[in-house]
Amino acid sequence: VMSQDKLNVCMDAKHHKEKPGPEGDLYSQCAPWRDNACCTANTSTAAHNDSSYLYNFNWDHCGVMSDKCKKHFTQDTCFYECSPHLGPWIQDADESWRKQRILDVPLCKEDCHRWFEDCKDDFTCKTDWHKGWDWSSGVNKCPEGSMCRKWTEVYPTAKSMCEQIWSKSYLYTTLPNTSGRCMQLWFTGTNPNKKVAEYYLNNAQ
Ligand code: FOL
Repeated sequence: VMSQDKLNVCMDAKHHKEKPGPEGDLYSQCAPWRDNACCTANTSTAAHNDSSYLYNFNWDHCGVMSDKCKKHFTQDTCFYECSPHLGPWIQDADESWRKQRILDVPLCKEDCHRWFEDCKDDFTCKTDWHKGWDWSSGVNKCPEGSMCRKWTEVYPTAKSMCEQIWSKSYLYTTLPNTSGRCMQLWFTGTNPNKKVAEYYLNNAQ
């Protein structure tokens, strides 16, 4: 059938495999993607490290990020690197470090709200974490003029955080996990996102 390839693909980005497939050794929070993944075992391990080789990204750019907040960024990294069901939202990107990106992936409201709840006592200096950092030291630091502020001053709502932090990778929704119409960062067992991708592929947005 037309576009069935979009149901099982990896984006052409920095660390993604060319094609999805089983990865029996995916680490810890990335383990749910073992049956079918776009990430390698090495990527899954790096997803759990501070300032890892993946992007040299420093979560602790405004003091140490709390563990409860960081675990959501680890899960986001697993989802971003490992998901084989992002086809409906893959777009070409004009960026130095990747050829493709995800845009407006409909995120289940539970995942977005729990992420926000667990980070709301942390601090950051930027709304869009993709652009505009000072990389002169090798890891991202807050650029001159961007002061560290309370999370809730930078992101007044869960929606603003989920949509803005990775420049519209996610679309905020009020859809629950059970709807089959939104993508889950957190799951156990069978990947629930395959059916969601099928739905959006067949019901073009
Ligand atoms: N998670 C999700 N859900 N979507 C994503 O797109 C995503 N992207 C990353 C991690 N998790 C994600 C990758 N993060 C830079 C900053 C962050 C980053 C990758 C690269 C970076 O080098 N920024 C430069 C601009 C680089 C350029 O555009 O050429 C900067 O100015 O800070």
